[in-house]
Amino acid sequence: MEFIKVNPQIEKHIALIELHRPKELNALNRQLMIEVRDALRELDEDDQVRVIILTGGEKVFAAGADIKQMANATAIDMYNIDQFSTWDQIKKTKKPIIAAVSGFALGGGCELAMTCDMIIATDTAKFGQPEIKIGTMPGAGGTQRLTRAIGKVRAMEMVLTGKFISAPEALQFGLINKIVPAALMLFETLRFAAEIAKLSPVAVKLAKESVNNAFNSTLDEGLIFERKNFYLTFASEDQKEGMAAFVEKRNPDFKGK
Ligand code: DAK
Repeated sequence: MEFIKVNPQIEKHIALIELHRPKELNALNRQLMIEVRDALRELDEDDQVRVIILTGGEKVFAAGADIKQMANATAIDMYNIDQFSTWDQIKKTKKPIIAAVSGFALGGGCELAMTCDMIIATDTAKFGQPEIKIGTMPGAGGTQRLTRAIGKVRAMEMVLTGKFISAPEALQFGLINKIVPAALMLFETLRFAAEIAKLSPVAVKLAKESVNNAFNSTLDEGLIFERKNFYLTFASEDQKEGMAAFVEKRNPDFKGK
């Protein structure tokens, strides 16, 4: 791995991926995105991992796709390289991914954070889709995920002007889960992740799948999908353990089975 650092067990059941291309402000070149995809695939298959944190640097989460790498590309180059298949793989990760964002999350950086399931940001975080300022537009979900997260008029303003929003605005608009002090970002994100890591990994994955399905279905279809996943949790040992522990007034010991 050249542009990311991976710790599969930063804490019990929690893995950390750190974008590490500091000179270029973590600009997401093709190689970096392939590394992120491969790391996520591996961590998704690792039984010891239940929650994944994706973070960047203190000053920049990621300043977007690598402008220098794509500046002279033709549409057919882009089509042939098909970088979207890399991004699509990230979306397929079954385990929850928490983006821990400090500093700039711009363009593809903001899109990458939004591809994750939850976002924790420091008070220095700034989110933006500035592609319009360089003659293009968001291409990795910016017009879709941002609109779903913060609503049409705010998304329009960000996408059409390239204006950044601060962490408090992002919190108020519903883009992020919480703001933490910059110095405590990892500590607070680990605490947040640990709350999920102690739960049934089977139920967590099925629940994540169901929430995501809400974006792709009608309410009735979504409710049927949810119901099936709900039934499926009853096929797990974890559900038996969770309910037995409740009745016996003890902490559950979930095994992910
Ligand atoms: N790409 C390449 N290099 C970048 C970069 C980027 N996005 N952002 C910064 N750098 C480089 C700078 O060129 C500079 O390099 P040197 O000149 O030192 O060689 C170095 O990082 C430091 O940057 P600055 O000197 O600009 O640093 P400042 O602190 O003054 O400013 C900044 C920080 C983040 C405000 C500024 O760097 C900035 O505005 N950066 C560009 C932000 C931006 O426009 N982002 C959107 C890019 S377009 C796709 C998926 C996704 C996308 C496209 C396709 N597919 C799946 C096909 C997404 C597109 C985008 O994100």
